[in-house]
Amino acid sequence: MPCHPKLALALAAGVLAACGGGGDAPRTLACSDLVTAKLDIPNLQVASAVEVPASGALPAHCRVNGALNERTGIDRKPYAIGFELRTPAPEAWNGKFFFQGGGGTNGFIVPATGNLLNAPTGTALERGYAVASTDGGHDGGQSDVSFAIDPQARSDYGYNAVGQVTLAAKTLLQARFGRAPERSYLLGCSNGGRDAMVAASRFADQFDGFVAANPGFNLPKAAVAQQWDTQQFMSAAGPGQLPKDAFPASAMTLVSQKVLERCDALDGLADGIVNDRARCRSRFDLDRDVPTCAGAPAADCLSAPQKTALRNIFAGPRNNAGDRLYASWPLDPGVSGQNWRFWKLDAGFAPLPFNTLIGAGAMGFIFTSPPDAPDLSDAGFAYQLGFSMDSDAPKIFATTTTYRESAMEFMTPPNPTRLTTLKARGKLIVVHGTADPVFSADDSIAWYDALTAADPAAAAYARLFLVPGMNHCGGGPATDRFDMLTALENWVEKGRAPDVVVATVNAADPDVMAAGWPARRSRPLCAYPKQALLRAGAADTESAASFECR
Ligand SMILES: [Ca+2]
Repeated sequence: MPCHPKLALALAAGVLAACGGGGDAPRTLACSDLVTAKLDIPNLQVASAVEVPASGALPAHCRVNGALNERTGIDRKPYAIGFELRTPAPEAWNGKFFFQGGGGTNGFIVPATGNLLNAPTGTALERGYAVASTDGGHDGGQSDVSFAIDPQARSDYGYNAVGQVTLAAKTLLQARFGRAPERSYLLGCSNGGRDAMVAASRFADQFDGFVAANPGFNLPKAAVAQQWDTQQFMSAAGPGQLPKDAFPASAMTLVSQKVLERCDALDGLADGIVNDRARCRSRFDLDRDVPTCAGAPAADCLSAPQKTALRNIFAGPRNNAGDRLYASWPLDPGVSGQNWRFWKLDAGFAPLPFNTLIGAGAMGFIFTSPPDAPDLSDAGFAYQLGFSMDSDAPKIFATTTTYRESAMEFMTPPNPTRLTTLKARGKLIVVHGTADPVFSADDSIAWYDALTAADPAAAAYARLFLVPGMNHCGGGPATDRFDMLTALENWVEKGRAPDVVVATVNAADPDVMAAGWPARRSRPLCAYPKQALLRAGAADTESAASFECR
């Protein structure tokens, strides 16, 4: 039996195990040998594999950087799917693989340490995981949306980079450790949450579980909503005003206060958190419950144009035929959050890169087919104001002979309510802040309702957790610290389905401090459709233990 490592690596895993120096120990490779190892991965270039000494909380590990599918695009620019893989020392590896979802439009390698989203502490690498990340198939950084001129780069960004890097990473792990990972998970927030939802549909055979946080589920539709929001905000703007001027912090704080007046106590406790989102929807009326200014806008009232704009924004975009083009948005007290304000009122009009995820950059380059490729020198402001809900919004569904996949095809899960492979072998946790200003929690709720309508047994493999007050991936007056990786591990590895996940506050968050909440506040996050209600006779209203999911 040949036991030269380079030859053995080309052979099957069972053969590799037989090459382990005469015993049962599997053949492993030193970190640096991964550069020259002959691996059965087409079009793989491993640029470097280096030992990284322990630093701070991070353990010593091996960092591999490489690329897949180096090629030239139709725009004659070079492309490749860049990736990073960090592996613990063999004796520290927990035997598991963690794919770290991307963010925004990707375009760079995020250090593959395994960001655990809103977990209070730690990274996946610290927990013993091997971790991979990808640039999504282009490397111009967050501010460069020109990659989307190339159709393959669109597909790589939408789904293909995750699929390709997963296979390459697993092969590298086999070479490094002499065995395949026993469990594989994918976690991400925002576009990384979209990565998780797409992978749960396209690549469920490669993973045991997913956490999709604040997912950009129907991201091209959310981008249509962003153009709509810009137009609505500006309809209430005076001369020379931008959206953030037309809606100062006092305006959104007023809305938040009025929502709390009507809805806070519906869940049994006036604590600044609206758990009973469904009843609040019928109880709170923006027109009736927020005073209308007799004259100019002031801190204790909204002008009629401000109210019209907010009503239209929260109802979601529609075309002139009345067709809904995205989802509605919950009117949650978290609309006063700084993160809400940043994304809803600043980001789309800021200098690049912040308008690239959902503003004119993303819509005009990535989500329109063929790409509108607008002038972004004004941060895309003119493009957003001129965007037609009748003739431009349908471009997210369009294809051409060059752009054969529409944005909705390459950005969203192919069959989001028919997850048969996931059902057979994996679990999906979706967690969404109800005051997310980028992707509406109502869109995630609509998906989950449709999933459970299509498969009444869906809670056995997919669960949705709503986080009242939470903005985009965190922030807002909310209990936004929680450990969904542990919840997923318990579900996959121990069969303990998550009914409740306890969440705590980030006491340093300015929105939490402004609300005056104690640092020890904790609350249960309940698997939808249940919600946290105060137990009868509970004494300590700051403790999650005083609530139950009903
Ligand atoms: Ca409450």
